Amino acid sequence: MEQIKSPYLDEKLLAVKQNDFLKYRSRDQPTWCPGCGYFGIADAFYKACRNLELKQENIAAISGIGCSGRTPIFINSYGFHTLHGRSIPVASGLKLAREDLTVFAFAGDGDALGIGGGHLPHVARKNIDITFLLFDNSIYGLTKGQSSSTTPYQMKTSSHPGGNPDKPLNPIRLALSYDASFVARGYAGDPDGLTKIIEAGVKHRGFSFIQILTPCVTFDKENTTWAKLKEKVYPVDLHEKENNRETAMAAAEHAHFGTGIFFRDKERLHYHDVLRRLNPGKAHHV
Ligand SMILES: Cc1ncc(C[n+]2csc(CCOP(=O)(O)OP(=O)(O)O)c2C)c(N)n1
Ligand code: SF4
Repeated sequence: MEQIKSPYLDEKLLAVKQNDFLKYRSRDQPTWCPGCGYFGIADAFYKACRNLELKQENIAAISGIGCSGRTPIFINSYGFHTLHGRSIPVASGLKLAREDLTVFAFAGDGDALGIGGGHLPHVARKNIDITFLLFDNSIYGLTKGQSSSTTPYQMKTSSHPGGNPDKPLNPIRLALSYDASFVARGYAGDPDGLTKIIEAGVKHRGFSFIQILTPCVTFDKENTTWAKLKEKVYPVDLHEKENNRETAMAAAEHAHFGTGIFFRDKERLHYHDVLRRLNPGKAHHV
């Protein structure tokens, strides 16, 4: 069949390619289950990169293991699919060596708060300038539905068929108590709202902690479902003037489904700046 030549269409196609967020998508087809919330997270991520006009060669996307761990494969940038629970230390090390890069760390709730839970306090107290996305579906997705650190109390899972006996962690309160300088919660079903939160996280000079509520449509048919999340999620509007850790802590205690920025400390120095102050004139990446 003869191909129709159209300079108009070529020009439009070029404009779409140059301006649209699809350039941040890799050619690999996502392997996530149809309907998984992670598609919404990836969508928000691509749009945030586009709005921030990040250059692909300056983005580093670091993940641990899990369905969430596959995310860098679907991003057209540099990336590292590292060990279970280790996205934060790898991302921190990279940022220390290459301050010029925009470094993201991704992790599931099992990855971030279970096996990798020991890394969170240290990146927060050091205030290393990376953006951390916690894909929180309250379950281990990749390994078929075991209880995680955020699984609701008494929920029946493949590891606890009689009901989860453990109290879930509250990720926002955890990040606040570890002294994170930017703490927010987004929702996979609201990619536009999540895009704005990711953008704010990247712009923040220091460690940005973003919990994202998202369903595992395959291994949780009852608790954290699209229908329930849609019903429960609402925006929290913490006024900038009341932007202190205590207010955020109190808000986070009961607002388990509130989305928005809970806390942001714009004054605090991030790790590189602290090193520069302590050692003026010296190389600052060690
Ligand atoms: C050291 C180690 N322990 C256990 C596992 C098995 N494992 C792989 S992914 C995973 C949990 C995944 O759950 P989560 O982090 O919540 O991510 P999701 O799959 O839901 O995105 C586990 C236990 C592993 N790969 N490595
Ligand atoms: S198992 Fe769950 S978290 Fe993993 S891709 Fe499927 S729906 Fe998503």
